[in-house]
Amino acid sequence: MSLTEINFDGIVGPSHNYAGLSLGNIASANHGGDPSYPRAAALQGLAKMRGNMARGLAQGCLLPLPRPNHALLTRLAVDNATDRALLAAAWSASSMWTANAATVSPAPDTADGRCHLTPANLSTMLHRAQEWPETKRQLDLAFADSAHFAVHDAVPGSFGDEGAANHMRLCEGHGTAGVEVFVYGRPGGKFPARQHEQASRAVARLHGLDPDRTVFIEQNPAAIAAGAFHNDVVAVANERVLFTHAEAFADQAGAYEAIRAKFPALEMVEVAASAVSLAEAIRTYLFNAQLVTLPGGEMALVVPEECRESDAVWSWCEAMLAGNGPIRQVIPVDVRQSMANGGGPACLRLRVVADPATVDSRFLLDDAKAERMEKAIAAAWPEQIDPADLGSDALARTVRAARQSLIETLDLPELG
Ligand code: SUG
Repeated sequence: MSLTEINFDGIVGPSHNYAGLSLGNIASANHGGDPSYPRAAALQGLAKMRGNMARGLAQGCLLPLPRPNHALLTRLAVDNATDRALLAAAWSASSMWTANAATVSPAPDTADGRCHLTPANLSTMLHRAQEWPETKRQLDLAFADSAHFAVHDAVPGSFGDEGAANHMRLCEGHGTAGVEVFVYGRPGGKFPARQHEQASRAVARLHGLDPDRTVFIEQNPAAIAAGAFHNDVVAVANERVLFTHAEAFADQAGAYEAIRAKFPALEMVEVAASAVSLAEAIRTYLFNAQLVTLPGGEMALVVPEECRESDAVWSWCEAMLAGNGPIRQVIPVDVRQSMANGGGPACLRLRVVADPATVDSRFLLDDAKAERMEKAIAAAWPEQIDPADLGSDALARTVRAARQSLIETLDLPELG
């Protein structure tokens, strides 16, 4: 059995729009009210997936959820004349950010030797809290092989859980036992702390993690206040490497010490605030990168194009590459449509370490399938959505038909 890291990217849904729904997410607030381009957005996402496949990485996908969500509109008694934000919530394509779909503990880390997945309840934000039951339906299908996977229910919504966005894993190699790091926020700041400590601890227990290989650390309240609503906006890990901003954690030195005590092989790549301020890190999403191990063993950082356009960030990347640290390539990708809602390359993917042969192959990609998906998207996804269009019956029909065409392309009638 060969355990591989598979990135499951969320396909950007046909209702992708900018409604400014996420308090504390600076990009979402800044772009609220702008027109969106769902077709271009979904094609940008697929181009990123294709780039990673071309680099020899395993790629999967999760489908957009059914929108508009009529059940949510009914439960809130919302119609087109009531609050636009409530209406927009039911139209949100936010499930594209699959780093928030679930927390994943690979088989070598768990007591029963299966890969455990817990969908995130995303309970802090209405538009995201509606996601998990439909997300779970997809996880149940993709990871139906119960000899190798366990898919749990989300933890109760009183404890906010944001999934893999607030979780990191350090290991010698993906297929060996790792140390899992859960990063939570404390409430009380000007923006919500979306990951609660109790949720992190519950997920660790559900997954049967060994307390000697589990670490809980607190996000820096100043990072949350600066717009790092998820820890993966200021830190990312891969194998032995933790790539982090120097102001990511409440007690930075204490966090490194706690991780090193359980994972002595830790290699740090820390970016000083004097080189890249928290604000610039959050604007460019330098840390919301995919830190990946290429088939040859070299590590690459797949960053948003916005990083190349920032003097401070790009100078730091060039200096890093000129040195002899563990990250040997920096690869910019264009995911601007997602970035404008606060979702970079890392938000768009859920990492699952598994043997691809144990995953339902309908959720796995190759070039031929990616091409078929591109065709379906080019034919059916709306070109543009203005926030005022949300609520229109004609747009609702277009959005539903577009999703249906992708379901047919991927032969997933169970999701129709
Ligand atoms: O939850 N944006 C998402 C972005 C999620 C990014 N994910 C990670 N960092 N892993 C969020 O804030 C904006 C939707 C809107 O405003 O229409 C939004 O939900």
